[in-house]
Amino acid sequence: MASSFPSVQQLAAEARRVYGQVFGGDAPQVAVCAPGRVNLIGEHTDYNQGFVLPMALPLVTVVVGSQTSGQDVTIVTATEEADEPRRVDFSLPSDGSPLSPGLPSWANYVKGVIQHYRAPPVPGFRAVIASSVPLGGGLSSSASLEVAFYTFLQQLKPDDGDKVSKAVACQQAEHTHAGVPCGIMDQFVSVFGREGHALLIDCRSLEATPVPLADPGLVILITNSNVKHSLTGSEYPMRRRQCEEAASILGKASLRDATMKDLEEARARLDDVTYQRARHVIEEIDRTARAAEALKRGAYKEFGKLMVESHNSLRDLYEVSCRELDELVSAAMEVEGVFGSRMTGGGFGGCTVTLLQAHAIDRTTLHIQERYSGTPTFYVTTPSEGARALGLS
Ligand code: GAF
Repeated sequence: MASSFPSVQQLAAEARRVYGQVFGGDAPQVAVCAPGRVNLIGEHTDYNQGFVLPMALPLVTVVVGSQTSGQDVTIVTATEEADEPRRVDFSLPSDGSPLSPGLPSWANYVKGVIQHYRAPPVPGFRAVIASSVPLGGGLSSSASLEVAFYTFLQQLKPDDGDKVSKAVACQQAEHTHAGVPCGIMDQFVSVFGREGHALLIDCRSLEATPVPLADPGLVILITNSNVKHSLTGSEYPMRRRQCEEAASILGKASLRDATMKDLEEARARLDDVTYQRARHVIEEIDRTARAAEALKRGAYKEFGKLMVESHNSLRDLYEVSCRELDELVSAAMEVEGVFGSRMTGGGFGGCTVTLLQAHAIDRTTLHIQERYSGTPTFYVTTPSEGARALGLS
């Protein structure tokens, strides 16, 4: 059975309730939200300037709040954060000096966004966060928080940038304040997400092509493995470095510019691991472009085959999958009516994404539940809107 999750309106109501409780009955002036994402294909290609094909989710982070007269900031999260205080208070430096990261760790995303906001100085404010994006589940809870906060600040004091610069500022926040050298995919799709569409994003030109994905006969199932291996912190930057090294050995600005022919010609100058990493990226960029074409034609079988190829490559060449994700993918692929399945996001735990015929949903979740050695959580999702301001009814 798929889990139900609160609607944007329910989350906003909860955030407003907590705001009133914490701030002595006051009502917030502003409410905004920004979605998490699931990536359908194109993994670990964004920081190689390649293609990705994510969609924004109906799972969102909501921020409600008001500007205050001074330099003080108070933020409360209505969502359970693992072993961390739910409230943070700090002052905005009047000389524009950087806000250092610290504890609670969830507040670092907000501090990073304040730091990179394109219309400094940011005024003081009070805010409450409520989110339905599972934390650390590979569905971009952090990007949705960054983009939601940027959108919140835009309501208090408009910035001078366009939507691309907003996504880039949120990506910088993650680099400087969370210490993750991520690509642009998560923040980009959280800003630009479009209802009923996946986005084919060219991470070199930062242009996005919406690909329709609203077939009532089709279901996009997300399965959370509910495991998160602690490897991500060190392995992600290592993968990024390996790709940069491979590109430099090939004499290319990035692996986006390399072909398999280039890679084979340079084979003798690459160690086995660097070769495998580069091969995954070069083939995955090509796979993603082909997958987007297949989706446009409604060729779901073809798309599903590419999803499985992507998973196998992430498992064998890029080595970012894990036993639990492999189990979930194998189980899903045993069910009739399933087109394809793969791990999604950075890896080492988190979620899989599965494309299937709508009538096969019950038997698919049942089968996965029977076969998976852990306890999965299921979300049936549809492509949704990007970040936006909400009415305060
Ligand atoms: C994480 C990163 F934040 C993204 O930029 C991307 O690299 C992804 O892992 C892997 O495709 O979500």
